[in-house]
Amino acid sequence: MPGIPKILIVDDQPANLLVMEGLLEGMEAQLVTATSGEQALSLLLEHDFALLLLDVQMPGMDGFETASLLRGRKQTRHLPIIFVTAISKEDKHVFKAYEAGAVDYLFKPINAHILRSKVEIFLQLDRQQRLLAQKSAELDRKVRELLGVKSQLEEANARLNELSLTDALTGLANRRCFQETIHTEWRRAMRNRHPLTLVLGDIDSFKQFNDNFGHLVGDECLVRIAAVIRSPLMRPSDLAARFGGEEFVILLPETDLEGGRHLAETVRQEVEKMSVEHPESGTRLQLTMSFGVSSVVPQPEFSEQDLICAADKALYVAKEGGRNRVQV
Ligand code: GH3
Ligand code: MG
Ligand code: MG
Ligand code: MG
Repeated sequence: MPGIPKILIVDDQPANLLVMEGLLEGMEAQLVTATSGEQALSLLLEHDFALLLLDVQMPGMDGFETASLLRGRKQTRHLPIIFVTAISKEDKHVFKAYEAGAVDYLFKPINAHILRSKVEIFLQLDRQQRLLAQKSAELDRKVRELLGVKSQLEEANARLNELSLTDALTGLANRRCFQETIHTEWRRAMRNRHPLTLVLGDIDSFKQFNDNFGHLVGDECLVRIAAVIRSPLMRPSDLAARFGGEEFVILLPETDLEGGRHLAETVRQEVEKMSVEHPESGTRLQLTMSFGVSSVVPQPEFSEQDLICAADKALYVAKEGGRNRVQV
């Protein structure tokens, strides 16, 4: 009967057990009886009890011994024990009972009202303890649930943050990420008096390419070119980003103009090697890119915007000069 508290009554005289059962009749508890300390111990190992009514004088293990053993076991340490005895009302006996771990002491013949009142206190205590245990388990479950939600939110947040800095088509950093990074790298380069180099690349006549091959093939080319741009980057601090539609940018901290020019030239040659097939006619077409490179050891009177403008101007010169080239 789960939910109904159990009371264990122990007395070596079956007649006494019957009397006790009669006295407790109608109370909201399941009564279990035992006729020896030994039997009580084994029952207490198997079941949870709300209260133990324990006779003192018993052959074999007496009530005091039984109580001491129960107090020594982790499982039964907190079980309330009321001694029921006919031996004596002398203080020394009562004291001995408390020493053995009793919470109360009743004398035979037992007064029904007193017995029932005392038992009721412990039944109430048991109900409160069960309620508390239930609430604590519920709280545990809720805490676990909330911790799960928290870690899901943290994951989603990290993912969102990553997405907000990534270009959806090419997977490169987006312009926002580039702006944040160049701002940080500019100040770092100024502090360390190191050069900061920028390569700005733009696909040549891409509008015409789109017109001939279709926008979807154009998109595919952007993805392939992004991979070409990413591949020669060596240092974790190098950043390749999509700057705009068909414009890419590479930020190279602690790299001089010559290093930037060399990298741009590598990318230019790799892009030139790419050939794209028309999805219907099968005609092949080559794509080319033009690059503008700028480099500076940042000074307080300039800003990162000046570095971008310088690369843009160089890119313009590369386009004017006939495209498919690197201008420093
Ligand atoms: P130039 O050599 O002077 O750079 O010529 P261009 O045609 O590349 O330059 P323009 O600025 O006139 O056109 C850029 C074209 O890039 C226009 C647009 O169709 C194409 N473009 C921009 N963004 C995307 C994109 O996300 N996907 C595709 N497929 N094309 C794009
Ligand atoms: Mg007895
Ligand atoms: Mg352009
Ligand atoms: Mg272009």
